[in-house]
Amino acid sequence: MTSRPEVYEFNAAIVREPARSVVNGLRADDRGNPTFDGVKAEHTAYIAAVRAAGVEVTVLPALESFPDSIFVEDPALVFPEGAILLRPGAETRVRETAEIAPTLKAMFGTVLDLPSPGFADGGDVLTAPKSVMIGLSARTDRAGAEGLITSLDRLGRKGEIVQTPEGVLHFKSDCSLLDSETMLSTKRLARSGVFKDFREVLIPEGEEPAANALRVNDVVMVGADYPRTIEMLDRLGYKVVALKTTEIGKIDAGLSCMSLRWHRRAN
Ligand code: CIR
Repeated sequence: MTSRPEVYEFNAAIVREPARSVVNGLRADDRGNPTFDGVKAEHTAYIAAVRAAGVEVTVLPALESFPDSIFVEDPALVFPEGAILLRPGAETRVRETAEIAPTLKAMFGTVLDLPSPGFADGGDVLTAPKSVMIGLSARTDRAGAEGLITSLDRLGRKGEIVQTPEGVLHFKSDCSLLDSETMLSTKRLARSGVFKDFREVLIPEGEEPAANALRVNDVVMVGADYPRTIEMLDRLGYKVVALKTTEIGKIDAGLSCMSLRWHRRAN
């Protein structure tokens, strides 16, 4: 039997080019539209960083009808064992699933549908070594989370339902894995006790969006606007790559949202 790769070991990823309509992306609080050129520059630097970390990146074309479709993490989940097509909880995003499905069907031997009813966004799903954590939120309801547990079970993964803090878009808006034992988290999420099996590294007050960092192989990608978080992770010995997220931040996005990542098995 081959052992599973670490949950942050990836050799394949899918991203999608931003559409011009990305400037109209969903947001909870309006701090002004992002600029298309700004989003595009952040996305280009992100792809370069993921590739530099040793990942083969497939770039899908922009979808003008879907302003948020650059955030490919939300309509699907991917694992070495197969993919799961989700049902995003925002009405304007539901049909993104049908758009990404053909690509996943071409790349994975097993592609499952989230059972009905219910909704689940990939941003609420964190793959940890012992379980796949599913955060209930305004985008992921209990029916969706329970359906997802059934699908995960079919892939040989154990799902666990947890709670996203009130007012936070996605579970992973507030946390990310730094390594197999260590979770980077906001204080408000850690306070719920959800990470009792992990060593916790807490985000400095005022830098909460930095919690959506992204460990890819030997690097941890972190938003460049969060110097105290960067310094803290650097001091802890992580190899930090700072990436600009100012424009995508205006539409409530961070680093994990822009890719689907997995460890593709050798044939
Ligand atoms: C949305 O509200 O759906 C987008 N503007 C942001 C999605 C961010 N995705 C993620 O955290 N996985």
